[in-house]
Amino acid sequence: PILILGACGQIGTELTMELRDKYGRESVIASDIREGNDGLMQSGPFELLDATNYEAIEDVVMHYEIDEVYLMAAMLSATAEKFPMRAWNLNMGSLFNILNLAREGKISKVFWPSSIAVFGPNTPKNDTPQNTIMEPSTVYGISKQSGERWCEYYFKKFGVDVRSVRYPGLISWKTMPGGGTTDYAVEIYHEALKKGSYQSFLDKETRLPMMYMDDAIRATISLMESPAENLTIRSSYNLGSMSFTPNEVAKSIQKHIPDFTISYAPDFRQQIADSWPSSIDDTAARKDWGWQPGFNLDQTTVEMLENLKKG
Ligand code: VAH
Repeated sequence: PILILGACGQIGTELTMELRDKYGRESVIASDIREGNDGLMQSGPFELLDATNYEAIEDVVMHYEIDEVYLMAAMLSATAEKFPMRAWNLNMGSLFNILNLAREGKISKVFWPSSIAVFGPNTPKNDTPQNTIMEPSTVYGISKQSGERWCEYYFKKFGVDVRSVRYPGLISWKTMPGGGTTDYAVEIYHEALKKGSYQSFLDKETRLPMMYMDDAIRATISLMESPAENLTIRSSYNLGSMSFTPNEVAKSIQKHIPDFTISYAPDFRQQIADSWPSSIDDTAARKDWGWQPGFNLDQTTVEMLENLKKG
């Protein structure tokens, strides 16, 4: 069986539903610090669980005889800047809990998400390489860089089968994101339908690596199902799909809602975004486990508007 921590989050919700479709609803235990939406709660077993509480996680792992854990609980970049110590404790405490359960042989495989936030202001911005300068300037990025180092250490030192991808900004309609810098790319679609206009908290030309959620879920499961011997990266794989600016999203929306207007009022999240790459080189993921992106910006816009319209 599989346990998902942070199952009610933006990625966790969709990952839970997809894994349940694939492996059966009783084989996937969802957990989070609070209950999730009805769709998730009615789709299979759920446990209220604090990802920083080792004993509580161990009890659930033993009770359900869990083999694999997807650790999707974290505090994201914007919120982490407001609560640095809480972010560090949650992001690192939860990772140590899961790595140590694996080290003790209580679980056999771990997925842990990293992020393009591991890169910093002096990282090459275009086609950012798998291995490059990484001096993250955000609490969240520091926790992701440190988490990557620990994942690789537990793999090399204790043979822990932990796998990871550096997610770009993710766009989805099923669950609102929480506290991210890339969340503008989700909010804009909601506002386009509700108000016909959006005030972006990132500047017109802020180009960031982005991905539609269906691609992110497919990548995650594809990596977890790959033979261990194929994997050459045990820190975290670069994962790319598309890169766009708020201006380009607006233009894509205007193909469907001609009167949609966008305005720009950058806030504290602008300097977070400015420290991140514009595009990612994901050659290693394509070579080791056959990664291929699916949705481009216009296809993402169609998916978002169609599904949000259904309400
Ligand atoms: C954030 N959505 O904005 C997350 C992600 C690359 C961005 O890590 O913090």
